[in-house]
Amino acid sequence: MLSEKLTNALSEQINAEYYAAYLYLSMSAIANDLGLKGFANWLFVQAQEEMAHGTHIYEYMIERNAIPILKAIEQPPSSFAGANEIFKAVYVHEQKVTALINTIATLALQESDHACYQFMMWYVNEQVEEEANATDVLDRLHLIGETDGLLLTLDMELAARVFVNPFPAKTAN
Ligand code: OFO
Repeated sequence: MLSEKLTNALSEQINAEYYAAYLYLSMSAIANDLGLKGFANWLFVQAQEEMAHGTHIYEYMIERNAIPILKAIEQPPSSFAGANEIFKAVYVHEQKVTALINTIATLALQESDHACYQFMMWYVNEQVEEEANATDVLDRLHLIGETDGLLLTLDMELAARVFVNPFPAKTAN
């Protein structure tokens, strides 16, 4: 059984993961509207990953005999000026998620819930990759500057991303 504090914190994290999915879906629609189909694809795949994270935490809570508290999901922004602004916001958002994940891992240790701490370690490592993915695209956008041809080359590269469920063995309850 999870403690009340961990039940609340993991419930908030489900909300944060689904908000991230909403945010990236909104960004994907904007990128699509800007004619950046590859960026739109990358962000759509990212949204799918975030939904998988939220569902994975939900399933873990059920496994631990806790009842997830599902709150309303905040409305994400519906306008960004371009790819650079989108990816700056992706990076800022992932840094916020990293802080949330670290707080839950610390709480799990304080509660001596080593199983939950171990569960959170997957997310601690995932956040290293999430932040690196965002900064990688941001760095390349910085190098590209105003060169449209190079932006389209990066767009084509981002079009190749496909969704791979990080938790293929898990099934919905
Ligand atoms: Fe769920 O990793 Fe991004 O937010």
